Amino acid sequence: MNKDNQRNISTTGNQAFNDLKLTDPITIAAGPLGVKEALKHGFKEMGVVRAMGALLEMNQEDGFSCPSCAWPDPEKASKFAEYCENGAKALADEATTKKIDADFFAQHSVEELSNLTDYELNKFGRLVSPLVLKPNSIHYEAISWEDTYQLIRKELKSLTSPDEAIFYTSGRSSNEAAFLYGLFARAFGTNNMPDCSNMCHESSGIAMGETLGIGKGSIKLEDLYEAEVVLIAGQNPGTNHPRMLSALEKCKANGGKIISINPLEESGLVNFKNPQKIKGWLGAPVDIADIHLQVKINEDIPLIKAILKKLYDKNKLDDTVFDQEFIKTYTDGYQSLLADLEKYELSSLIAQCGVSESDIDASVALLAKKSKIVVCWAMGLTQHKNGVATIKEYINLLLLKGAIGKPNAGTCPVRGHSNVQGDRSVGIMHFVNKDLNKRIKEHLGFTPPDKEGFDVVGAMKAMHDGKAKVFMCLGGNFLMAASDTAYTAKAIQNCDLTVQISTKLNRTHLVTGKTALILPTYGRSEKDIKNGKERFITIENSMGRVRQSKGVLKPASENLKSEPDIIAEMATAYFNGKHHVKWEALSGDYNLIRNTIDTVIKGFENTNTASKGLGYYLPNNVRNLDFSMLPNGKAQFSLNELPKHNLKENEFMLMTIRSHDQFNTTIYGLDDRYRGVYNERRVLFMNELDIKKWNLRKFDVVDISSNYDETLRTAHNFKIIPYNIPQGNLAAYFPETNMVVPYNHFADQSKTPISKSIIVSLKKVSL
Ligand SMILES: Nc1nc2c(c(=O)[nH]1)N[C@H]1C(S)=C(S)[C@@H](COP(=O)(O)OP(=O)(O)OC[C@H]3O[C@@H](n4cnc5c(=O)[nH]c(N)nc54)[C@H](O)[C@@H]3O)O[C@H]1N2
Ligand SMILES: Nc1nc2c(c(=O)[nH]1)N[C@H]1C(S)=C(S)[C@@H](COP(=O)(O)OP(=O)(O)OC[C@H]3O[C@@H](n4cnc5c(=O)[nH]c(N)nc54)[C@H](O)[C@@H]3O)O[C@H]1N2
Ligand SMILES: [Mo]
Repeated sequence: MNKDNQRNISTTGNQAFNDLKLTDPITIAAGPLGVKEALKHGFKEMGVVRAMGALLEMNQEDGFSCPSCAWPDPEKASKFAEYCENGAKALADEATTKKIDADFFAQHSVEELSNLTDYELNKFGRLVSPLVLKPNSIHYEAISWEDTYQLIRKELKSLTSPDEAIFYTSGRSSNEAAFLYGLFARAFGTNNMPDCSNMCHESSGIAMGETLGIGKGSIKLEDLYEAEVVLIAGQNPGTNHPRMLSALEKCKANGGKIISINPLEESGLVNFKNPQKIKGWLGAPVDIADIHLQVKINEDIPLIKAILKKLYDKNKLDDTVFDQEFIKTYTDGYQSLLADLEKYELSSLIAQCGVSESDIDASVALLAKKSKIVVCWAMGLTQHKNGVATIKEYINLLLLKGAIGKPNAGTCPVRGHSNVQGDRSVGIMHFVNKDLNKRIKEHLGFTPPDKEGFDVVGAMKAMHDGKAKVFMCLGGNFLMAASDTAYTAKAIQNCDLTVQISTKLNRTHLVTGKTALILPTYGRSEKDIKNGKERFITIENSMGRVRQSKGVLKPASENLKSEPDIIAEMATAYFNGKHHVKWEALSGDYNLIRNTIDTVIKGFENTNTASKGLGYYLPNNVRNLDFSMLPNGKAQFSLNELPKHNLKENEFMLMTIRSHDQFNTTIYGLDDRYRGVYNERRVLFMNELDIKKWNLRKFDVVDISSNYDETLRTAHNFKIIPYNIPQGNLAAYFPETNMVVPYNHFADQSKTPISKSIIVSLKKVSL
């Protein structure tokens, strides 16, 4: 609570324990159990007919794209089960038949609701009518759509500068919605467009942009099938991208080898059964990872340097280990990289990363002989202070091996949200894109602002310091996704108006500005009908392919509006006919929006028709070995320093990770089946030797505290679980631990919060 906002709101909800049960971690991911679990979820939430009908259309040519992760669909679409357990859960969660309307909020105040857990909040069901929370009131009440637009207009008009408004985007929005939203922010006059990328793959974008000239990955899905070696670093595909396992299985069947690099031995990388194949239902499980490098948290740089040094030694004897031709033709900085490698002592690199030399040697032996190499990664690399440098170090490996810009080789940053990549492509960004601004001016007739806007961290600080007053969110759950929950709550509560365009209830609807609006919208799985005509939207997957998505289910309510319609109507009301862009015309006409995207955004072409079926690929310079945008027209080797942590004797390195039963801040259930944890989320994974060393026991309760800049931040009450994790490292779930991530500590350059390497200490609590 703070003085500007007198509601008594809990930012954490109830923290009581449930009835924790443990089993050994399950090593067999997906497989029949996966499908069974998926169907169980679907049936409970949606009812049998609705669930089966929807699942059959998911990720099929004429259906809709899965609302879960951004993993691509195969070019030859399978007829059966092109979804995974967690995609089905995401669908069931969105398509639930439970609803909450103004009556619900008349009965339950925001104060009362805030005492529930995030899991309980999500379970209430779909938001189905526009709602307003008036100043000093603790109950949302009904409001007409037109009145929401007028209220927004009034608040935006009252600002002294357009930079006092912030427009956040989560990654589920369509290209059409995101494009209009970005256009509206620019037309209004600000680049304050933080998005979930800032907390996610921003480090990847910067690292690849500086070394390869494009912030996106270079491989296509099919490249994985015949890759010779695939490195999977800092990613948990069994839970977060389960359909990726099918591609890895194909790779293995073709003789490919897989190296997993992770402080944890994640299920799915060992022993995987493919539910899409009869063989998978009956046959023996396949080991996906051939080698597991159990690196310590945030020690990938010394590990990769050790590998590079050993490869370099081999190359001295046989100069085909590094691809000399590729290096000469396409890269810059080779000699300085070699000179830099000479400076490091092999034994101290190995000691620092914590991986055994024999495992490193096995990996080096594989890599020395092969050149079709793919590196896949996710949050385990991006969310560290040195996330950008870490990714650049992996790119050094690819460049030395000439594993860039050719079939079956390259970069594969595995995206999170299903359209996070598309949202960026069509203009959601806080930085200034001069070329985009020029094209907007040329084709749409207005001059967009040329001052860099706030990213997530900047937005938090601006609101906290009273420099921003209106905060709008296109999806997401900003409070629970951003770092430093208490700080972020205060920031949001400082605003005059907060607006959430959402499908489901979450804590950001309860921790609000003085006035708050909820604008309910369709989910991806729902039919989008306007004036009797069914419409489709487009999205871009993790590998740069744009395709259509068309919902199949009856919408949760007739009072919902689509995201593009909400934004166009809001802009129409705001400009009231006085703007170069014809907002009224764009409202309701997705074909016109797509034509406008085609003219304004480079690479989009004939999207209305070309996005049909499997869709089309956006241009990617790396695939054509075009590095003309980089210094000397070459791909860049980089020199990256070792991380320095300087932990005190009683300090640990904590990573905040996802359980199997959540999608980011949406908690589907309280189990993490693959890790053998049931019915509890407030747990702390800890090495058995550390538990002993600190005189602790299994199920002891501890508080977790960080102390950055002499500020103590504490997450209370976590039960200790002995787990196979390197000594000195800890893991716990996000978002319960976000309050210990300091708002002002983030990755160099990308400003992604350090959610995977937080220095903490523990204090035993007696309950
Ligand atoms: N079912 C489901 N699917 C999802 C999501 C979800 O919440 N649920 N979220 C979506 C989103 S937005 C995203 S961004 C992705 C996230 O996908 P992931 O990045 O796979 O998700 P995390 O749970 O954050 O897992 C990070 C992994 O990195 C490892 N790791 C942590 N620190 C290090 C390190 O220093 N080095 C190395 N090598 N490894 C490390 C952890 O042990 C863990 O296995 O998934 C997307 N898909
Ligand atoms: N400590 C820690 N913090 C993290 C991370 C971490 O690993 N550790 N991961 C970070 C990452 S990678 C990400 S991407 C962010 C996620 O940050 P966000 O994207 O902001 O969070 P989500 O939990 O995905 O948002 C869920 C909400 O989105 C709304 N929603 C769902 N579908 C739709 C839709 O189709 N349209 C609209 N308008 N709304 C919809 C629902 O209301 C739902 O409650 O969190 C980040 N925060
Ligand atoms: Mo993400």
